Amino acid sequence: MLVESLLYITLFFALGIIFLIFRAIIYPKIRLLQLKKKYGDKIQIVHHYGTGLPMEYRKGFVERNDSMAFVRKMAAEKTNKMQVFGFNIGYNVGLSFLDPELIKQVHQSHDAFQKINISQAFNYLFSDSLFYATGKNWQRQRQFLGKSFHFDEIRNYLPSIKELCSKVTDQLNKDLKANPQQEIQVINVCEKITSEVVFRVFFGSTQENMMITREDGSQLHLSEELVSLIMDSFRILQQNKLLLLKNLILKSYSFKIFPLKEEKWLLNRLVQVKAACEKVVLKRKEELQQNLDQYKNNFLDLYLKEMIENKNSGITYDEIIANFCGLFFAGTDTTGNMTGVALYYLSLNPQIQKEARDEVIRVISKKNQDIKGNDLFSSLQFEDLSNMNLCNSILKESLRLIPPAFGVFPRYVTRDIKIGQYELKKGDLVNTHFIYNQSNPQTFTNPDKFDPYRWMNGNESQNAFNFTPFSLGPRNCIGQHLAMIEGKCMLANFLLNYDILPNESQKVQLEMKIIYGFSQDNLVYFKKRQQ
Ligand SMILES: *[C@@H]1O[C@H](CO)[C@@H](O)[C@H](O)[C@H]1NC(C)=O
Ligand SMILES: *[C@@H]1O[C@H](CO)[C@@H](O)[C@H](O)[C@H]1NC(C)=O
Ligand SMILES: *[C@@H]1O[C@H](CO)[C@@H](O)[C@H](O)[C@H]1NC(C)=O
Ligand SMILES: *[C@@H]1O[C@H](CO)[C@@H](O)[C@H](O)[C@H]1NC(C)=O
Ligand SMILES: *[C@@H]1O[C@H](CO)[C@@H](O)[C@H](O)[C@H]1NC(C)=O
Ligand SMILES: CC(=O)N[C@H]1CO[C@H](CO)[C@@H](O)[C@@H]1O
Repeated sequence: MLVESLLYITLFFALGIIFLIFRAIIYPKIRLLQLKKKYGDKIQIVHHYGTGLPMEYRKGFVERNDSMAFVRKMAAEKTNKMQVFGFNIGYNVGLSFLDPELIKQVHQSHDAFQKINISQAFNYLFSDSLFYATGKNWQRQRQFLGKSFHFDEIRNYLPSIKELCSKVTDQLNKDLKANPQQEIQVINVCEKITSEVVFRVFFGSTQENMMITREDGSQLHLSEELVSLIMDSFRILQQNKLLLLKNLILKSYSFKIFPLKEEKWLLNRLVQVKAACEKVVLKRKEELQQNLDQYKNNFLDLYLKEMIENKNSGITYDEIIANFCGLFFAGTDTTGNMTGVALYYLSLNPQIQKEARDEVIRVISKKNQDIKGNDLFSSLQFEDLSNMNLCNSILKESLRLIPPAFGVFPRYVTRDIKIGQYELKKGDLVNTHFIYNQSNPQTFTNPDKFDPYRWMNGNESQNAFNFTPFSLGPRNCIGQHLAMIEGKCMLANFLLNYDILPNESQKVQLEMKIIYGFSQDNLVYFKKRQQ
């Protein structure tokens, strides 16, 4: 009797384990093979046991110096039939859409998808933000935030952007005087500007005195801590397999149930950052409550005014803080890397660099021939930026070749749905890789060539859906105008001050971290120009 029941228990467990192995490891492969059989030439399969898509990025990076190598390869093979690739992440199966028409449909079907919790820091910081909001809540938030990102509104941010550009230039000049071969880490320099811009746009004040103290006693800016938190939250998942597994199984509850050492470490820092933001928000609310005349034109005041004046606004402190963190994350690294890519290509193309510099000088001095040298940048006006056609095209071409957001993060499908002829089941994943048609020779001739002129002089009339670096549909990037304004302003500033030269001894590697871009930040260096 005893032996028999032991036998049953063992059998039961063995079956359970076999089932788990089947579900977690074999099943995704079978589903993907079925998809291949069903859709034939139109689909390719990207499968890795256990890990999935992140492994393919990693493989491309290690073997080909480019995490997106596999997508570029698909685009280069002139089969003309590919529309989608099937992939797995862990035990989930998903489809990634490549064809612009299908991508459009994905972005029109938001109600059928739910964003995944990308990492714990992401979840903790952004879960109340526009990024994760859905339905009516999303509509309300987007409308509210949209007001401040309106093109006409952005003109008010230009003085700040210019001031910050001049500030980093002063520092660079000092450094270069001491050592002309100085390594400058240009993306980092750009991010000093973009991070402070977000801060000012949001809080109306500088972040200079908003410091965070870490456990080891070291102090750093709130913005640096935010970026490093998000990076660390991904890094610990990559380094600790147990943590990864725990996260895959427990999802957002992993923090709460038997937290590991790394999780506690991360959570402490997250709590600290949120508390620091909250302090600023509450202090400002008090000030405005006492005297609404102190109102200034920035996000925080806009939110708080609405909260004070409209009791049914639905706005919460959590939402305000989450949107600050969200905008900060979305507006700092991306714009910095975009500009870094543009500077890299300019360093390789001295002729285009010269033409761009001439354009900047021509446009600014058009109003007044007497403006020269150091005064050029300070007399840059908002309207000038719209006239810098080549600089604009340089940024667009950089975004085409190396888009920081190469697609969208995977989402869960919440009900069975068809995109084109492709059937997705509830629980599947879906994402897009815009980068596909941006490197497709049938869409862009010589796709690997940096050619900003392809965007100029009426060349631009290509299908708008072939080029969507800011995503598309109602949930596209809310900060796209601001990003382009910042990018052009930084380009103009650097072009006027420096010759941009390539660092021939550095190897060029493209890596997918949270965004996509160069893994090194010393691909160019600057030589001071005599003005
Ligand atoms: C990757 O970069 C290294 C160093 O620059 C180079 O030697 C190697 O050939 C590159 N690999 C490929 C596949 O391009
Ligand atoms: C994108 O590339 C695919 C594959 O070559 C092509 O069939 C499709 O027409 C392109 N999409 C557009 C909108 O041009
Ligand atoms: C992500 O986490 C939040 C809680 O923070 C939860 O409400 C939501 O359902 C989670 N989403 C998914 C797809 O697991
Ligand atoms: C160029 O790249 C090399 C190799 O990584 C690096 O040691 C050097 O500091 C870089 N030079 C500049 C000026 O950035
Ligand atoms: C249009 O694009 C082509 C190819 O990119 C380029 O060579 C040409 O100069 C552009 N035409 C104009 C008028 O700029
Ligand atoms: C892909 C990526 O994130 N690239 C870089 C963007 O810029 C920052 C700031 O220098 C780098 O740390 C990233 O590696």
